[in-house]
Amino acid sequence: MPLQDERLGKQKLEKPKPLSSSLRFEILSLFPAYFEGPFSVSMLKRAQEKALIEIVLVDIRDFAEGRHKKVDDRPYGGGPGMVMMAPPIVRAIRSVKREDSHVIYLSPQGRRLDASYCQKLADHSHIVLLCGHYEGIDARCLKEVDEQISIGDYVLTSGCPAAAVFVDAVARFRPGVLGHEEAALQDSFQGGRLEPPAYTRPEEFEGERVPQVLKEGNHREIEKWRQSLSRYVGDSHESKSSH
Ligand code: 21W
Repeated sequence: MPLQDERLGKQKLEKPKPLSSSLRFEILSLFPAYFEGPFSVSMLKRAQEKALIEIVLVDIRDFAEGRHKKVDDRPYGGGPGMVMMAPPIVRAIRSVKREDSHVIYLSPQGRRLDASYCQKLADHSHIVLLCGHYEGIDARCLKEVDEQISIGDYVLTSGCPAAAVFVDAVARFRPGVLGHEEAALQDSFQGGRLEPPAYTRPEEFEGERVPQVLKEGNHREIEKWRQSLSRYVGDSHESKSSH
């Protein structure tokens, strides 16, 4: 399509952009249906509609061979459970790999994901996420992987929930995804911890009234009030029941 090529070429010459306008996530798993919910509602749905991000689901089983499309087998050396076989995984990765791809294996052994690393990862144009199932993947897949990432110190049943969290946490650093541009950075600094309490209608709920200062509309006073409170919520996340 010569017309489109010319337009793209011009854009490159006139205003070189630091980021490509879209980030494509390619999610390789055995259960693509897992993601139908989280990616088809709310912000991530809007972000895809606005072409700010793309999410493509790849079924690793499509790359398995034979009548049974076998994707896992018993571990050499013994032990419980099954290990995902290398050939289907490696074929699946190679089928989506581009020059600009960053390939991540979501693994409990990986580098722990945090807000500043999410922001760095959001600069990529193509992120391939490999989700493990069962007891993990054959080690010979790792030559196709750039890095391993864990989303936290707890054990999941597969890499799929980690991939959903990953896409959500990284996508919100792409311009336009949140709508209000500063919010992603602000949230990172606050770490979701030091935020002042929020209120909306009704004005009174079960005997508790909205603080007067918020209703008076004096923005300096409101800011002072918010700052005074945001310092004192340090342990408000502790459970009220004693575990
Ligand atoms: C859990 C895979 C445990 C493999 C005996 C002893 C991806 C994850 C995952 C899962 C094992 C992430 C074994 C935080 C997570 C993930 C599934 C290892 C092997 N057998 N971030 N050890 N938590 N989890 N079991 O679980 O794939 S990112």
